[in-house]
Amino acid sequence: MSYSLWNDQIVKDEEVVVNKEDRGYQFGDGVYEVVKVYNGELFTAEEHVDRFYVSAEKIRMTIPYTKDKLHQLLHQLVEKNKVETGHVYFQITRGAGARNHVFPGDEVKPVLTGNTKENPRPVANFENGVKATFVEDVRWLRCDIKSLNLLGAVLAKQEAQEKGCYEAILHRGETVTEGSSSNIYGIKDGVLYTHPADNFILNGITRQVIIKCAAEIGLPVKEEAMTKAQLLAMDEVIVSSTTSEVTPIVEVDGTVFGGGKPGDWTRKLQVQFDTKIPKGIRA
Ligand code: DCS
Repeated sequence: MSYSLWNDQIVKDEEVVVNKEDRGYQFGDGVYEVVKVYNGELFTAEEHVDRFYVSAEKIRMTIPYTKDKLHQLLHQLVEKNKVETGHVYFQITRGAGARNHVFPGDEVKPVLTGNTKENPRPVANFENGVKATFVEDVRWLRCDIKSLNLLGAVLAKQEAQEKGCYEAILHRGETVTEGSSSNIYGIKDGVLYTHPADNFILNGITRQVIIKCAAEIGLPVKEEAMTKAQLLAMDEVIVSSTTSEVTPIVEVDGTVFGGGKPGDWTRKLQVQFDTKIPKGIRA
């Protein structure tokens, strides 16, 4: 039996009822988060919950629960579902009301749902690296919001998959922004480059951990955008996200990095990242 989060309760999956007039369903009018669980423990939950509230605020939605309450619910859900290593997904929509673009009145309450998934760490990718491909970034201009509107990301990821690639590296004109569901980094002559945390990217929680890890291993970071040509000339390229952690990219559209093997700095970042992971209450 599996349990879901539904507003302020943990219920059996089949008890969750979603209204077809929900604005999440009709407009993608909501925000979400994905939090990794290692050995039964949530990783960087504080940062994810904080970003959830910030995303909601940016779309002028008030989450009707305290952060403490939400933390409590997420922990309960992970416990109930006995998640070992996997993730929690949760989202909130502006609620259900007769379809109208304009915000509904106060009588319409936001709808919070969530679930967990057992999902092993993609260790083969960490070891062997993955391929990526450039895709034009046609998303909106508020990519700093973790919005439920993911059509731009969906189309880019699908294109990448059809080209046999793990991820789409998005670019606006010549400027590389981020991955379709990840952040992108290049390392050149011992400096790590990644797009600044502005409205063109989501400031990944993993990105923030990686920036800390880089400082700890003596790898200088420049939060500067790369052009496509600069990215192709990097010594090492990395993709990161909650589920991808520190994944080396060894090929982009036929350009091979490091002889097709993860580079030394990438390895060091992976090792440093591992030191942050909860060893877990069930380990
Ligand atoms: N950029 C985009 C567009 C993302 O969707 C994500 C995460 C990231 C960057 C990386 O952010 P985190 O490091 O905080 O995960 N996307 C989530 C998703 O949709 N599935 O897994 C992670």
